[in-house]
Amino acid sequence: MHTNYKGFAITLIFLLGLASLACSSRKEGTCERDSHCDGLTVCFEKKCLSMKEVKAIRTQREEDAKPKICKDNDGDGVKAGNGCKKGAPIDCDDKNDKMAPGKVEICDDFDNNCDGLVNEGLAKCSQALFTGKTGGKQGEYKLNSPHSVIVDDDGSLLVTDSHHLWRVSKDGQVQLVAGSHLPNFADGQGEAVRFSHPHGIIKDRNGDVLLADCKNNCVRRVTREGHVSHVAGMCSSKTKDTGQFADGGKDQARFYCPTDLALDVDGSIVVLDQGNARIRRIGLDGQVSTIAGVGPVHVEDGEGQMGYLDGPANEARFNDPQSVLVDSKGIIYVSESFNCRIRRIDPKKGEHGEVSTLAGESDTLLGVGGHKDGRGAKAKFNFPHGMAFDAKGNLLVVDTGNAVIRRVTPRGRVSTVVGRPDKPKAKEGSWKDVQFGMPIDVAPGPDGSLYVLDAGVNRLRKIVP
Ligand SMILES: [Ca+2]
Ligand SMILES: [Ca+2]
Ligand SMILES: [Ca+2]
Repeated sequence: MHTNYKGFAITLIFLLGLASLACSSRKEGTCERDSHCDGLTVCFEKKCLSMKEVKAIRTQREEDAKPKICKDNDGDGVKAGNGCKKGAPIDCDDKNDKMAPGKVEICDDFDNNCDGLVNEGLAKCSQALFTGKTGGKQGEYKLNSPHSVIVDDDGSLLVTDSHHLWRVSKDGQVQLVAGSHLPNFADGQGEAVRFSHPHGIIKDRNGDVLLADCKNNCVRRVTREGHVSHVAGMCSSKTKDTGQFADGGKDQARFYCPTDLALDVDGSIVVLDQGNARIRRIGLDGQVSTIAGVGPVHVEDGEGQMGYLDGPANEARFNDPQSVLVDSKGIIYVSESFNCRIRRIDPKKGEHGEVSTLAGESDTLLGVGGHKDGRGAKAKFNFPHGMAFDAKGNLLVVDTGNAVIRRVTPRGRVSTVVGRPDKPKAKEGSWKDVQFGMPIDVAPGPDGSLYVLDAGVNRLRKIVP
């Protein structure tokens, strides 16, 4: 019995040995099935490869199996296709005879010379500086749902999109200042920072960037070194924390989706508190107060529309305000999308300050505007958004619904600067021909160029004088 058991054990050890010998006969680094790989890779033709590598091999094989062609389909003198000689010039768009390597760049909607840039180096023409596609000078970065643009002292641009703050050089090189593609709240540095739909940006007196972090319901500071911290409001992206209104110290104050900021003459910060339909102020002592607006109107069934009312600032009403500016005399300008108007606040007039309408007219109940140049209430806008001052102190207003940029003088005379209200479709070209998809913000450059953020096509566009 004892001997028999021993014999059985020896046989078993022998068999196990054989089995292990069979396993080790598989060459180092090869596989027979997926279980031989580490779980992150699969067994493809005896090698453990990632799915990405397998896909690349298959795509290459499909490509190799295709018949080799090299043709000039559009007849512009340059061929394209998988059969063209290596090193030969290839047409970057063989369906368009306006584009081919060696062509001269002209002011149109195309990259005529196939260098990856549209209208580079051309005067009186528009260019795309930062777009929703990777490549070229902007590298691996993509612009996604842009909100705001300003020009910095050195001529570079600061841009907010979905959840990032970017810096774009004059010639289109893109750098991430802070943020990620993920919305949330986190202070800190660079990629570790989280914003949630950051909108308006300004530079304060210290040269720091201040940013209205709309869905985090607070105002944030970004230093030159890219460090992000809290300025005022309770930063939180949680639903239960939103929709609040409170004046007070920087930690007690509450905002509801602030979308724009402006630096006042005394260095205090004017905040456009969109969700509360109010204009607020962060004083030099950090105290938050309300400049104008009473917020949502209470009606029998709850909250009503926010309304339109001029008069004393503590009684005035705004409806979906978007953007704010302060001029050198401390006069505050507000663009309102639902009221289709530009409002003017004189904080020193009367006991509480006074709100009036600078330009625009609409059926406030329906929020329906139009496109009409003229003065004051004779002019019409359609969902105006971003604003900036031009070199002469006029307001440049992005008339989003009309897909144009308007100019409004301090006395309320409105004209159309660039864009085609009848053609809301993005197209590069001369000042006369350029068209926008859904422009959202504007900033004039020191050389007279105009930077326009086009949310319709995820493009930062530069219109060169
Ligand atoms: Ca071509
Ligand atoms: Ca061109
Ligand atoms: Ca080009």
